[in-house]
Amino acid sequence: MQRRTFLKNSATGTAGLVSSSVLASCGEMDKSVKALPQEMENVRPIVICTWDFHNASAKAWEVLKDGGSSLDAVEMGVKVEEADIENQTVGVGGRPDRDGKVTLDACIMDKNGNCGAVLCMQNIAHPISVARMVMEETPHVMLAGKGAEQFAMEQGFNKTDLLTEKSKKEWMEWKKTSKYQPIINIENHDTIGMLAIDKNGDLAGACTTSGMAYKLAGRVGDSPIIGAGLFVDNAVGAATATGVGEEVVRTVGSFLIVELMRQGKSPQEACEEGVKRIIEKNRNKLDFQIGFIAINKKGETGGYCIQPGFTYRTFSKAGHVNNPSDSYITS
Ligand code: SD4
Repeated sequence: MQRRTFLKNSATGTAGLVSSSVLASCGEMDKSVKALPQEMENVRPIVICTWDFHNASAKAWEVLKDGGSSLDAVEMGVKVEEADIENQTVGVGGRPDRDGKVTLDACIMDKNGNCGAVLCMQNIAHPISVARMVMEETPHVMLAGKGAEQFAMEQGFNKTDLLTEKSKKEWMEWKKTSKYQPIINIENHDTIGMLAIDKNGDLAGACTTSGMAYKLAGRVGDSPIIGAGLFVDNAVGAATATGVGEEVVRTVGSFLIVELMRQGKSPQEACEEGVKRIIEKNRNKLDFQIGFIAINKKGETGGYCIQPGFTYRTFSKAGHVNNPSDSYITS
């Protein structure tokens, strides 16, 4: 198995991280942030996202390098993919459910642990922005279906037909067999999960998707579920997922990875352990893809997946890189 070095952005281990997270959990978050290790000064700001979404990560970087917040960066970043009609896994142009309806899922989380999500929402092109409004403008965390759509309209979002001719044609072709079979690494661009640290050292994350193509009507995966598709803890780090959401939900994957980092694992080690938990439950049927990415408070990053083919982007002062992820299955 090809191995890359565990600690990507720093040669130092996780001792500093543990002590800052312990301090933070004792209610001394501000002090711990001020006491960030020197190497983080060199890394931040930084953005990391699933797959080779170079336009999205470049957009987020633009926000970060000008001193913008990590929350703005991840929202602006993933919106690029939501708007791209060529991307059939996110936003407009997404593949529909088995009834031909495009239903979108998204969530967002900020440095204070605030979060918002929309589930199974139709007719709105930017679910991530609606999720942010749920977080900022309502006393709730999640809005689903018609209620989410109604809320979005009330907030001034336009009604948009999300089903493109291309996705419609493919769906009609699919209906001839109606076989539900998630495809591993769909065209190498899939759900976008994005994590960022801004110049102040604060973390935020966003995740947005049209979900699994040809799913049952009403199906929701991991992507809008806080703790499963995304989790951010400003004292420790953040993680996000792509792949077959049911499996990520079953292990509460992103929360698990952040907790593993809290215990001292590097982002890379934590992602590997997260994937391992899923593998343990699926020893006899490893025919699906899951990819996790993670970042810790110091700006160290990692990623791991089940099947070969997953990549993730990082953008910092060190450059804009598409990182091939190590995988459990290697051929
Ligand atoms: C879901 N996790 O709805 C999403 C889809 C995805 O690779 O990431 N596909 O289950």
